Amino acid sequence: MKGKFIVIEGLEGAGKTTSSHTVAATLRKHGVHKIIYTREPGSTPLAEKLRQLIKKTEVTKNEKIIHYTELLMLYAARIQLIENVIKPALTRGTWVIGDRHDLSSQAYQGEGRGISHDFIYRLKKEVIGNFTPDLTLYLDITPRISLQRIKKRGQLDRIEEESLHFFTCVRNYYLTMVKTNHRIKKIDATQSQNKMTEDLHRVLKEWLQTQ
Ligand code: Z5A
Repeated sequence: MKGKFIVIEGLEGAGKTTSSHTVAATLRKHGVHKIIYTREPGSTPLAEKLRQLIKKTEVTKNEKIIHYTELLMLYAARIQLIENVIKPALTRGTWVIGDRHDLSSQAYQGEGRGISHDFIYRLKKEVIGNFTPDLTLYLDITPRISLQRIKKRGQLDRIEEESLHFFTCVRNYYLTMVKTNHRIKKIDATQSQNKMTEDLHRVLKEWLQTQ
């Protein structure tokens, strides 16, 4: 049997990393033992290099990164990951838990940076075709809470330095997509980690019953 691709999305500090372990634990309880984790951009040698270029300010401190350049690097990283890691894993029957995927580009580069959604959609179709996650868990927090949590970690990266308005646009896009796409489930990530874990268990259990 083929594996499934479950993606976790949300603003920074929403708890995606922490939640990926909760998702894996729930899957194991339901008999799924072959699991790998991915993160985007990243999770292949080339995609990790692109990740550094996208995130690190010092690499490009004297050169502005054009929004299209950022978008194209993200899709370059994504297709490397899909073809070299995710698709082979799914074919072997391994489940993949992804920390971010295509929805991030639609939210950050589309809604945040203002690149047309039509252009992103055409790029996506051309590069990754119809490949899509089986389930997306969107962890919802407000931009204020997100910024509070990431500031506690110290220096902000290039994207984290964006304004509250930028992250509000990103969040609003996620919330719109939750309403229109039944494969995206929203989890309240402002609650305690214990409560979030309970919600993740419940949503996953319900979804697994439909598979
Ligand atoms: N990006 C993009 O623009 N377009 C794209 O297509 C893609 C990505 C794929 C990836 O950076 C950046 O790339 C991201 C979007 C952009 N940039 N921004 N800004 P990343 O991978 O470094 O960042 P991230 O994906 O947002 O992950 P993160 O910052 O590490 O956040 P997280 O994984 O969601 O959170 P966490 O590490 O699990 O938790 C963060 C902290 O919050 C930690 O101290 C926890 O203990 C705390 N936490 C978590 N949950 C709770 C609750 N419930 N209560 C209290 N405290 C909590």
